Amino acid sequence: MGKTALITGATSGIGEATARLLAEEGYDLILTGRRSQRLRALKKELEKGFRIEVLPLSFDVRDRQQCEAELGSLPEGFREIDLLVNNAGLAAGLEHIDKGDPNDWDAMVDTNVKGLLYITRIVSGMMVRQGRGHIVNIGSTAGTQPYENGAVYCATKHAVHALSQAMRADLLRSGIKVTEIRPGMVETEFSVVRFHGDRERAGDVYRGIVPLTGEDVAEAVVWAVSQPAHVNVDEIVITASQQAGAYYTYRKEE
Ligand code: NDP
Ligand code: 8X3
Repeated sequence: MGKTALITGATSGIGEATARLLAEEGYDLILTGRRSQRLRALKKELEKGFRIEVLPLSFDVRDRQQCEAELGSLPEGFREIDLLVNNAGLAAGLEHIDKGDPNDWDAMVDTNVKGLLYITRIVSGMMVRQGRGHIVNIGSTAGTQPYENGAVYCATKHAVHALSQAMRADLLRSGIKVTEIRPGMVETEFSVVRFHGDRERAGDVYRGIVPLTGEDVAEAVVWAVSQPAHVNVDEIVITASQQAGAYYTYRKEE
């Protein structure tokens, strides 16, 4: 029987790239995100390109009732989930703590922490009943290295780091693997979202460096989930070559 993966935030960036690579690996896919048109287009493309089935589910991970309703009534063929990639997330704003916008803080905490928890609560329950599964949490270098102007985003990714370690312990006896992947700078829609649509400011984040792509991170996901049953990959930290962790970036000026 084929395997099924659920990827949150599959409408762009790392999640979308992960969907493509897992499709290549033969996974059936449950793809989530708020932008339903993008999910439908991806379903069409992947089902055409690979012998897999794709279930697009459009909902907001911040809404617990929606999470429960969507994942509580999965159609036949999608009720056993082998792999959960907790990827949906965002940064909003880049300011000192005294200037930060509490609406941005709500969005980050509600998505990156509470959304991840809502999804994990439901899917880990299924996995425990199945007696197998693998959860991959997309953290960040910001999850161990807090930086100026990023207090709340970094706090949410520190929470993902803590949750990943504790979840691994909680789920140990149920045969469920937990992996945390902590990328550095990845050029996706991340910075455009962070700067509320300001593309020029977003582009400046990657000035003079060759950032990671969503596919680079997706390759790490595929490697982690392709290990034999007795091997767990606890953590992967992956950055651009021009970065040394979150604090040092070497930019080549033109
Ligand atoms: P993108 O903005 O390209 O993708 C974010 C994805 O999350 C989209 O599919 C978006 O879908 C989804 N999402 C956001 N909010 C919600 C929500 N409330 N409900 C449902 N889905 C939501 O960014 P990335 O691909 O870069 O980000 C993916 C993950 O990687 C995030 O957790 C991010 O923190 C992390 N990360 C990113 C890095 C980077 O430099 N880019 C580095 C390290 C970690 P939609 O808008 O359609 O709902
Ligand atoms: C996102 C990348 O550089 O803002 O996690 O920490 S960064």
